[in-house]
Amino acid sequence: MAGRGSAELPGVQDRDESLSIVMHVDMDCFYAACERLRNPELRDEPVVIGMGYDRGEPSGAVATASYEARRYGVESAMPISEALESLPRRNASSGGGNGDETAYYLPVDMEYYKGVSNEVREILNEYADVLEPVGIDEAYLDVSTKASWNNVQKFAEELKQRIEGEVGVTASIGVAPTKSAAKIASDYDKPDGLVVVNPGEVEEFLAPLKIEAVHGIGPVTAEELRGIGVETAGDLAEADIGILEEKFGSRGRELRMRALGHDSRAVSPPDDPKSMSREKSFTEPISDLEEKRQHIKRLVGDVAERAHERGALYRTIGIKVVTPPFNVNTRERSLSGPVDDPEVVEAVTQDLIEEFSDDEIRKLGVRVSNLVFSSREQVTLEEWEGTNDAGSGVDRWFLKRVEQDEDGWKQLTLPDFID
Ligand code: DCP
Ligand code: MG
Repeated sequence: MAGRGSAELPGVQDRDESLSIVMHVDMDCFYAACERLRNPELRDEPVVIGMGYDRGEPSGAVATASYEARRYGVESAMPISEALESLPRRNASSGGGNGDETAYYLPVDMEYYKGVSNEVREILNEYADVLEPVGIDEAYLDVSTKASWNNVQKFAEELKQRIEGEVGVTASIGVAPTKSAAKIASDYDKPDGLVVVNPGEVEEFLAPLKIEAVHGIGPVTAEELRGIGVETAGDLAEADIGILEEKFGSRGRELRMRALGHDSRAVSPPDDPKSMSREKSFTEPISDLEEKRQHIKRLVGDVAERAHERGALYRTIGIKVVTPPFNVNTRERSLSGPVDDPEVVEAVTQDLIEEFSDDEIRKLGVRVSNLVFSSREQVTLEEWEGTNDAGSGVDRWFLKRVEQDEDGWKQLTLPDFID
């Protein structure tokens, strides 16, 4: 592998894919697996997790179902009412047990799943040169320097065991020289799967798969391709380039390259967010100041915790107040330098809410912005305290009127104190 360079492959402009070892990790029936962690009674039983579902009701849609429930045709995005038809609700009194054609139905508990996801992520971090989380239960890992093609099978097995042993949920892993092949590989042998596609085997691995499996081919393109007799990735790889270009223009060549397994996307960490916020709506508008303060307090706790977890320091703290019918008001204050301090967020937001003491409120939000990520940009207290003379504590803040952005938050233009 080491000898293969672009000099020997004229015309190949992608990065040398054979040098990258990409892993795609996807947790198995993730929400259901999380629920099983805290309630062993659910293990090996059909479990359905409903989004917008209330216990005992037929409302909502299936977020996920355990593999036991999938056998009855229950799948993500199906209305709960439909799932109930094939798999009625299990009553606690029925005692459960295998063989009953019933399932446990539970509502989504995002906060809990996020906690489990974070535990998994910490382990993934140890195994990755570069980690790119995707949503709550998936991640790409570039493991090029941590493993070699000779030992990556063992490396991935060890990772699976660590996740199962330390967190208690199972993952399926795909390993390949590209992101798209790794993703297909992780899905190939679910649940608890491990599929390694070595460099040079990608085309062969993809060939028998339906064209929808090729990265970037949706149902519309797939239908068009079938119209010209292209059913599988292998058919696409071998299709006449002239016909493809006639039908799809320059995209035709690109689709064919993808069917051959080329994918030049590198595993890269997600962009840092520009702000972090949390909002709460009320079905009945609230007017009591103490109640408003309690909600603000909760929102502050969430936002500050999230910022802390991400290693974000914030320089601007704000609230959003929506009054009937839909008047969006935002107020923000900026500090003279970035902090990671929930008490400061609490003090500022509680101060800002006073202005709305007498208003009816249908939605409240808390946001921190002007973020600095501490892991990359160390900002010491001295560095920024030396840059202003506005005193200390809450007094250091100043209020600035600003333009409203699309989220209804006003954008701040601030003097650059620290750069
Ligand atoms: N999810 C959702 N609504 C969907 C699809 C998924 O709320 N339409 C949620 C529930 C899943 C989680 O996202 O547990 C992860 O999505 P996956 O597609 O990875 O599905 P699972 O992890 O549940 O199952 P699998 O074993 O197929 O990965
Ligand atoms: Mg999953």
